[in-house]
Amino acid sequence: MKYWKIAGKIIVLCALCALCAGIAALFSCDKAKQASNAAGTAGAGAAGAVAADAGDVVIGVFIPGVMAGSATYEMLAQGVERAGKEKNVEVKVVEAGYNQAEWETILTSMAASGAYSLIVSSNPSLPAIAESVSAKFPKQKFLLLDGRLADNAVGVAAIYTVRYNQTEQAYMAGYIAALESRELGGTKVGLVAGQEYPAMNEIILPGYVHGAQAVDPSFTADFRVVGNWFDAGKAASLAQDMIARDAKAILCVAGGANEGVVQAAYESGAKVVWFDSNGYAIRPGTVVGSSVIRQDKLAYEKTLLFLEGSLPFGASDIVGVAEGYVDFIEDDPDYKAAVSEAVREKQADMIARIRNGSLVLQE
Ligand code: RBF
Repeated sequence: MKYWKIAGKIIVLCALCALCAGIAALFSCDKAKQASNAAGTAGAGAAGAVAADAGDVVIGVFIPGVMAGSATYEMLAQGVERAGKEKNVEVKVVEAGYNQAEWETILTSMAASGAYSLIVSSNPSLPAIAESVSAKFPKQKFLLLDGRLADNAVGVAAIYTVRYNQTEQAYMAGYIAALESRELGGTKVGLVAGQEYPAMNEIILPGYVHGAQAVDPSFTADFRVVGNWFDAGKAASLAQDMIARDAKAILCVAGGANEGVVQAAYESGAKVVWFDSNGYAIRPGTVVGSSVIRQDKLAYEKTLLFLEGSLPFGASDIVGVAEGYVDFIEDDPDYKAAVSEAVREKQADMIARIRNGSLVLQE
């Protein structure tokens, strides 16, 4: 009898202990979550808070398309991953695919999961989509490159945007395209775009034409649209037609479809100007210009800022040649081999004028 009494007491005691341990565990879990939320939500909180809970912070990279063939997206993922590695933070890349009608649903489910302290993306159409997601999930933070919110946007408190001075980027492309087209007897420059969008129609195309006409005011641009970011066959047939109509140098801004432009130019002795990344090695002798953005550097630096708690959500920035995020690659041996010294000198003079501020190209 006495034995059963003692055994009973021990069981009650054990149950009590288990209960206490459970409560303590719950409490500490909750605390850890709160700390990681603070790190994420705010990107705020002290840098130390993030570092201490780095294991709980996950950054999501939303690719509006696919990475293969689109340097702008490859650089985005590389930059975020580099920052994640350095700070011991997990980075998950989600490729949303080419069906743009699905992007908002996919982004919404990422935000709804509550799994990401920060969602990083890049594309001029993303700010508006993130704004709509942000209205439903206001705690979700967004870092968006290559885009900006409309001036009257609401719900911007959780969104930071930074875009490039693409007037400069496109002007430098137009300048080399006109110099090269002229050398081949052309009277036009060409531009093949994946699709039409405001940044293309209002910034990239006008900047490109401006650059070409600075070389020769009589130059015009033959502007063609593939209709998607992957159909290289369609891009090739557009390029063939453009070359036949005297656009002997073509800028391609069409993602995976760019390779069709390069192939068509190669086959008919015309030239290609590459956008976003260094493209000389893609087809040495055919690619004669690389007007680039330092998207990997920008993604890395801004992700680090977030992890250190100082990304200024609610703000938007623009960076260009002066800040070191827009550039034209002149020191590549393939550029030197493909382009005559006289043309390279003219291009270098123009770039020097942008750098020293005597040529100002604002949007
Ligand atoms: N650029 C790419 O290289 N690949 C893409 O798949 C791609 N998709 C885009 C989709 C939309 C809706 C928009 C507005 C732009 C897209 N871009 C894409 C263009 C990209 O954001 C940027 O303007 C160019 O890379 C020039 O810097």
